[in-house]
Amino acid sequence: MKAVIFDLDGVIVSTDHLHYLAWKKITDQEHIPFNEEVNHLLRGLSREASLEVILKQTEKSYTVEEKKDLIMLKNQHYLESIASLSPDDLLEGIPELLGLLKDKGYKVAIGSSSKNAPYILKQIGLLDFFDAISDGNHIIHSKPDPEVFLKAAEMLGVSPEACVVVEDAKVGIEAAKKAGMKAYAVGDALNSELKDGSLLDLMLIL
Ligand code: B16
Ligand code: MG
Repeated sequence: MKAVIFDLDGVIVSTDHLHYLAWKKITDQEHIPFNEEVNHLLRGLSREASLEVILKQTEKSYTVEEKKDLIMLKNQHYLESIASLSPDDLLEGIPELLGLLKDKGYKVAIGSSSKNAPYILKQIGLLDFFDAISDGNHIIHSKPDPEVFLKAAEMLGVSPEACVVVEDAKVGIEAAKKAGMKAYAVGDALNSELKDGSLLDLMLIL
């Protein structure tokens, strides 16, 4: 193991609820049923894939242009909410874990579906910390496709087999396994049968 690739939303910082609130504004406006349970299904998916999951709850059909407008409006709501993120919003234990990995000489990267990843990293003071940032701006296929993690490995110059992934989304665990990487879970991803262990298991082998 030479490198650890971290998912961003739900692992480094808890923006998942902010995604939920931003989508909720859209679904309320469109009178589409939406709750935390549906929101769990959106973890790790791109904005476009997220909207398709949400629209499964309605009979109403939307044109490509209407979908683009909804996605843009959702992102405006989301950007307003992440404007107040700060280093205080790092999830518990993450600063210590990141410090330990660097001290031990591991490379660290981000592997996130979010196109807002650079902005979020800037807000939480970690934009210059990672050796590579692979995010929604670099990929065509989002999780469960392995592209975002393979891109991170390529950016690091480390073979996929020498990378491990930390994820909160079941689709993220699936993506890591498809990339030939070990996958460690937090939160919702602990329910994935494909995981190699929990974040605690990873910490025990460092
Ligand atoms: P954006 P991650 C993912 O981030 C989120 O889990 C997912 O809910 C979101 O739809 C996706 O980013 C795209 O985000 O709208 O900011 O481009 O968990 O892969 O870090
Ligand atoms: Mg996530």
